[in-house]
Amino acid sequence: MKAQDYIDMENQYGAHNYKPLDVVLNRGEGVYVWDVDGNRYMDCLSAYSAVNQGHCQPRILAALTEQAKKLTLTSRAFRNDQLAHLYKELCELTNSHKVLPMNSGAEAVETAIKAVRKWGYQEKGVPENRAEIIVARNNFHGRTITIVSFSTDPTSTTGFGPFTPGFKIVEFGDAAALEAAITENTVGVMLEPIQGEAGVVIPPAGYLQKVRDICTKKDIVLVLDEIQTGLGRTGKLLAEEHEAIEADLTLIGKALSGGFYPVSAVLSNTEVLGVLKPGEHGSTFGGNPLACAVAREAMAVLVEEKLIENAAAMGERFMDGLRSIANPKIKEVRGRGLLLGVEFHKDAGGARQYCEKLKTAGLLCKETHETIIRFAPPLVITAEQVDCALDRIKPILCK
Ligand code: IF1
Repeated sequence: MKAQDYIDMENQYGAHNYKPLDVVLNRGEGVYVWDVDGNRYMDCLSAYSAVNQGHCQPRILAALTEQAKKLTLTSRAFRNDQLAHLYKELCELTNSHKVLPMNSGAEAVETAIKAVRKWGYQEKGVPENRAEIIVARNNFHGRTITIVSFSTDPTSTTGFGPFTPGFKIVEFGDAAALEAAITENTVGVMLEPIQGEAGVVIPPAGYLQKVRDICTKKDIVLVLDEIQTGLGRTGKLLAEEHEAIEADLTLIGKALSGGFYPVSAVLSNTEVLGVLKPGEHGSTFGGNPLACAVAREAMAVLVEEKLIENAAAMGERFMDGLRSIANPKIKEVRGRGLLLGVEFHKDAGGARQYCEKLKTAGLLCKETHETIIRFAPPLVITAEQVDCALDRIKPILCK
């Protein structure tokens, strides 16, 4: 089959809820992927930061296949010999007290919302059904009905109502606005430390610290969605470390499995997760032994292969290269670690055309919101590979 045959078949039989670049991939290794015609590309998206450890990372692959031969799924009706280890290792790695494992990122977000609401009723004494959670404008936390209920992106919301109540939206980066939105029924604040989908939006320095202080002062649970920013992507294990704070609940997913399997988790630094009692929450696949074995190895790889440190160093090199591009159409180059964004002015003709040209030059990336290109290669990228990427990017982005 040729590339076009796969595309036609997808178009005929699949829902059209995506508009992918027309590259049909069938192999990956490290920072590279190959298409069905044998062309090699450098992956500068990393499946939206799920393959931080690089494609088909051999250690994680071995953990997956070994565990798959032994035991894959028990359900949580029974225990398995991997879950306890994952709990302990995640708590030690992230300085957390409790873990609740789920599968997709959206499920971790939903879990946090349920736990925070319950905590608000049970521990804070908020009247039944009145709990409020404050979120930020231009947030992205997933696709379920409850999560899109507090999206400010019309594409995510139009046609999908009625929505879940109980959310208040404030400007991202404005701590005073957040404080002003708090009522006696506010139980939580949920933010991305850096807004990914919004276009790698970094809040003003000190913002997260101020939000942390406000939440502590007002007895409100701070939830940080680190599903995209966490696990080394920004040059720290968690992006919260850039402002030396700790969330009460931290959500991780994506790279928790290195891209092999959907694994997510809620990490709790307070007794918030303690409010959940048997039967009140769960999932058939959450915490299954295959997922746990994969996640354990994926975390070991992140730490032992020094990928977090590498993300910091290579991020700086990549950023310097992008900043050296002289093109008046570029409005801003920003980022942290290996989560980088190049924003074009509105009249520059859009970011998609650059992604198409970069694809032809052997580099895969994705535009977000028409004007922004996100560069987020696997954290295993070497200095030579960064330079090679820049050699391809510069001649295309300078025009
Ligand atoms: C898609 C974006 C990235 C996330 C944060 C939760 C989730 C995500 C901060 C939900 C998911 C994804 C989903 C993916 C595209 C992607 C994305 F462009 F939409 F924003 F990464 F940048 N919190 N992000 O970023 O996790 O349920 O998907 O496992 O195609 O929707 P999920």
